[in-house]
Amino acid sequence: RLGQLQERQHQYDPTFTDKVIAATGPNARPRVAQIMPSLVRHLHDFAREVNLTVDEWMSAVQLINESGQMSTDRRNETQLLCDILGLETLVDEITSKLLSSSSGVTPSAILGPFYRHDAPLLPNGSSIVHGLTPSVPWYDQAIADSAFITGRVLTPSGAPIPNAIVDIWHTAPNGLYEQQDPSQPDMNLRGRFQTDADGRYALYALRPVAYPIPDDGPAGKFLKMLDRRPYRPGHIHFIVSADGFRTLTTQVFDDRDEFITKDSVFAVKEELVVRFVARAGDEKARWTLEYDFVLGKE
Ligand code: MBD
Ligand code: FE
Repeated sequence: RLGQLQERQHQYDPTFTDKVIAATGPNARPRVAQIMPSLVRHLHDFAREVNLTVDEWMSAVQLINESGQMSTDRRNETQLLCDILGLETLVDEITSKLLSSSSGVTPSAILGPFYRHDAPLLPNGSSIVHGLTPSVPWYDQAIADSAFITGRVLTPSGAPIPNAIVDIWHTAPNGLYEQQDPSQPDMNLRGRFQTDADGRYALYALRPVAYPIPDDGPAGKFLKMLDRRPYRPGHIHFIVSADGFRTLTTQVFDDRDEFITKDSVFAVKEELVVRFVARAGDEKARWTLEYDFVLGKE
């Protein structure tokens, strides 16, 4: 019965939304006074447009409450819900358009919920793969995916930026970040590298695998409700920073898997899709990835 009623057009008091907006006090900060009327208008229009019921609204409140309570492995489920809705990618796009005037700068991509501050500062040429012994279930995959990753950090005119910090993190071949997986050493597959006089960074890591975003909690419920799959294409996260330049948060995407066109959090951009090439004569790595980052001036 509700279903039928929901198809109908109903009349609502046209002054109600204005009344709610007008209730904002004169001491609200200017940005708050600017954005909240818009939020209220869109929320109200949305609820009227779909004839949102009390039960539906309450189950959404419940979902958000559950997201806020998830803290066991430091994951941020509220952020994940936003990611699934494309909101983190959208605000990243908006922010980078507002802040960057120079063209040719490497595009940004979302931070995601698994960044950790204070990854170890490591010498160029060292490895971020730790605790890899033949008893690790994904040992063979890690060997097959072993990769040397290098490149330069550059200004928009192509000059090297020495002493830039390249902060990198990615999942193990089981698709888990170190903090999600008690079997990985602390800070595994994370590191910070400082560029040399040529602006170059270099390290050993792994080709990243496609993996599902955590789907055993609220985000998973949400995806199921939407009849969507939780997968992200294999990706490596970077935060690249240098004095006088705008800090770049981004990801690169391995072109080897099908999810490159089906990212559950909509972060893929063409310029961030990379190809690992076979590497010869290096027993520490089967693959090479060469990738330069271009930072905009601050
Ligand atoms: C991830 O690994 C990620 O990078 C993002 C953006 C969202 C969920 C999981
Ligand atoms: Fe990620």
